[in-house]
Amino acid sequence: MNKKSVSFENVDGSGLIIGVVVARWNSDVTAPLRDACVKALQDAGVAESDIIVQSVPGAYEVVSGSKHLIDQHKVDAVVAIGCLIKGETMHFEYIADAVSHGIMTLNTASTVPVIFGVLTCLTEEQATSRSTGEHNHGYAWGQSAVEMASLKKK
Ligand code: DLZ
Repeated sequence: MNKKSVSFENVDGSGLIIGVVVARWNSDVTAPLRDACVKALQDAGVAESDIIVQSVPGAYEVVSGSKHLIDQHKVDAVVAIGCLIKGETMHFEYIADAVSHGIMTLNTASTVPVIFGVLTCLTEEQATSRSTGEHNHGYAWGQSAVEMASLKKK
């Protein structure tokens, strides 16, 4: 196995409700990440009606979008998807820092796992290579959500 990837065994998502929060900024990257994530959830046996996809404006909003799904939809796990691409100003640093801390805070504030699905890339090429083909990270994020949600049921 590639050292830069992760393996999953027997992820069983039957009976789980999983939220997927997707930022619309850089949607050419976040849409394929979302699609791969949803495919992983379906492959793991999560019912289509139990996959709740919530669109939000940008990566900064994936935290409050995740909290919304936790509070209002009683999900078993959330995948928070966004894509930050470094520009000429400091936005990348501020948003990446806020989002990573925000997601960690959600993980410690409740028992609902929130999967970190935010790409923080220096170039568009990096973002494309991580959101397409066999390197599309969205699939592993979906599997991660099922695995972590299942911990509670054990
Ligand atoms: C403002 C902004 C910028 C400059 N870049 C990105 C980006 O690369 N990726 C992303 O998801 N969002 C970006 N945003 C938007 C912020 O995440 C947020 O939506 C706005 O600042 C409003 O809170």
